Amino acid sequence: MKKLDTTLYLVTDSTGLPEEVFLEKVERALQGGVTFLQLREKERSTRAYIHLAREVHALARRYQVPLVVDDRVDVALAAETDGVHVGQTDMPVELARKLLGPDRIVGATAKTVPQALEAWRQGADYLGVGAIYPTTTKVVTVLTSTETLGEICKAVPIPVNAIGGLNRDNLGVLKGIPIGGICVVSAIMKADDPRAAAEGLRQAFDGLRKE
Ligand code: TZP
Ligand code: MG
Repeated sequence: MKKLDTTLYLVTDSTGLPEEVFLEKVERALQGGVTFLQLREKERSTRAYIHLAREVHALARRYQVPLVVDDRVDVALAAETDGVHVGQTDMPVELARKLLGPDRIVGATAKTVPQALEAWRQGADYLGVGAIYPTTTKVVTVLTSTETLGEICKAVPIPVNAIGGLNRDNLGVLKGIPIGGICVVSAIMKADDPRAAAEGLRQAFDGLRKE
């Protein structure tokens, strides 16, 4: 099993941001303690996606934080990122693993225990589970209960991260559930100060673990 720190997992959203501003935001978030990055682009052309993946990867490497690409195994391969994150309608984990090999990271979304078990058996290194709360980020998803989240954590030996509508003030529902960490988009990407936002999230999550 790979040793991954998914404590504070940032899923990026560059919507409406010039590249420099976007990269600056991501760097600030890294300075604030983000431990894992996913580049998530829904509108970009393949060429522009590869370009941005290279830029973000160079940044992430400076902070020794792994970068995975959402959905696109081809982009992950072309830009030589650390791996990919696949959802339930994307390439199956088994195929992504075959294409990327044993050493790269393959993460998967799961909303039920059977989906979690299947992803783990097919070679997923971690899971994202949610949405825990309704989200304002553009995504096709349904809510997942914290009860299911807890069951998934018990069912698989890999890190399980909670995602969806999470911010520093509403993590209390995750108390006592042995998650690997939290995934956020807007709590960091929409913050005026992404560094302070990341620091605040880390503090809130550390507090949760200690309670
Ligand atoms: N998958 C489930 S919820 C979600 C994704 C990609 C979006 C989470 O975004 P936010 O802004 O942290 O609610
Ligand atoms: Mg997807």
